[in-house]
Amino acid sequence: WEGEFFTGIPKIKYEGRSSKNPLAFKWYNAEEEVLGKKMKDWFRFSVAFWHTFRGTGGDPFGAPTKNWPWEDGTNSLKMAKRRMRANFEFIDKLGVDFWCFHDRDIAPDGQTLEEANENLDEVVALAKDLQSKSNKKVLWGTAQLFMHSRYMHGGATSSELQVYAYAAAQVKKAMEVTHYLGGENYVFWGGREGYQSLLNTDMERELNHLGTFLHAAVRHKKKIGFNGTLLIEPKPQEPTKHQYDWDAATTANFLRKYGLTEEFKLNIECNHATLSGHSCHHEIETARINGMLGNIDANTGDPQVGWDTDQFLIDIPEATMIMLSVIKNGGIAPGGFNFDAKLRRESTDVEDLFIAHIVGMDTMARGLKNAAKLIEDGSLAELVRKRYQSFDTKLGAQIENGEADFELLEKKVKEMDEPKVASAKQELAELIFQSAM
Ligand code: XYL
Repeated sequence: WEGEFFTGIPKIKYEGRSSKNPLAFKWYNAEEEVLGKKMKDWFRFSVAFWHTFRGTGGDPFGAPTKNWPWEDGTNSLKMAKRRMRANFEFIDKLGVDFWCFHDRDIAPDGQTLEEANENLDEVVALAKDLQSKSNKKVLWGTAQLFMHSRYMHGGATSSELQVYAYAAAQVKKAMEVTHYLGGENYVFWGGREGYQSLLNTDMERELNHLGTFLHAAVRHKKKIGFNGTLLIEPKPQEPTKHQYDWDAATTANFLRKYGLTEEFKLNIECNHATLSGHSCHHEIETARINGMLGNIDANTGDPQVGWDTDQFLIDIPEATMIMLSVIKNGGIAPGGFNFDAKLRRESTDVEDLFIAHIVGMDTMARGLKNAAKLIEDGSLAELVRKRYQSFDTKLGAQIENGEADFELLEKKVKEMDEPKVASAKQELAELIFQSAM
């Protein structure tokens, strides 16, 4: 395959709100400044190699539906390199600076670890070359520890020692190639780190193993001089019945128990938030207030479907809430927004790959602009400030500093009248929020 992959598709430009061109941005304007920072720096958008270049449209009931013209139906090294060139043309035309990968998406596995590593090295050498010519970067790399049958009981939490060792060797290599490619983060998503039944599971031992595994990863990171952030991606279940990194709060607690809070942040995925019974905003806020917001996997689920549909996020209010938290966090660099999202099985045109990312990027840009409006207007923050103003007093300060014991508070109650309890003003908050859309 020589030359262009996406023939007929130009570099995607910002044409503004009135444009009717599906292959143009209406809201995302990379260089435009919002609250003192360029849009591209707020987002640091990234394309997920696995969905965009390895997504086949296959589902548990049906065969693949995508017949991309550059695919030859094999998983050969030659094909892997061709896909990598397609990836760089894609991110260049889309105007995105970053990409993300699993080791096994970008290069074929091998009969042995050595063979798999050699395959990976060959593709990574090409990626390095393409990166240097295009100024594109790796947002994060990761090891795929869930597809191969050896990982059926997990990787770091497998009941089999040999599998734990294999997972360690695979992560070692994936960290090394991420570092070699100048990756800014490294992600752990424990797809099979969990259990199907507690009756046959020693949960305490499995979690201890996960703790030692992650400590070993930190030591290896330091040994090779990799300065990227290590990230854990919470997800409650699927494929396991119960995944150990259930949600942000569970994962934060795990990191505290095992003394890993200094070394890890969280990669929050919106669809995983829904699966754990939370909103994406809740998960991002939980990560933020724990000082652990590291990256966002920008996608969404379907409100009527209970699995990880990995759709492109098009809900503008949701994007606004996400951006309110991201702005409060001062941005998420060196993390970014990775489109861990795929086309619907029925979307089969090459241009659909572009349109999907364009609508995802425009949605986030609208969220950013709305959030900036809300922050500049200040009435929402004022409503929240007022709600807690009874604590902006001498006694409030004593309580918040931990100086007010129960005897003091009992004494104060006796001196005070029945508490005056103000309205929460939720509808007013919603009205203010909605007026920014
Ligand atoms: C699947 C997960 C993965 C991670 C990377 O639910 O989102 O795609 O992002 O392993």
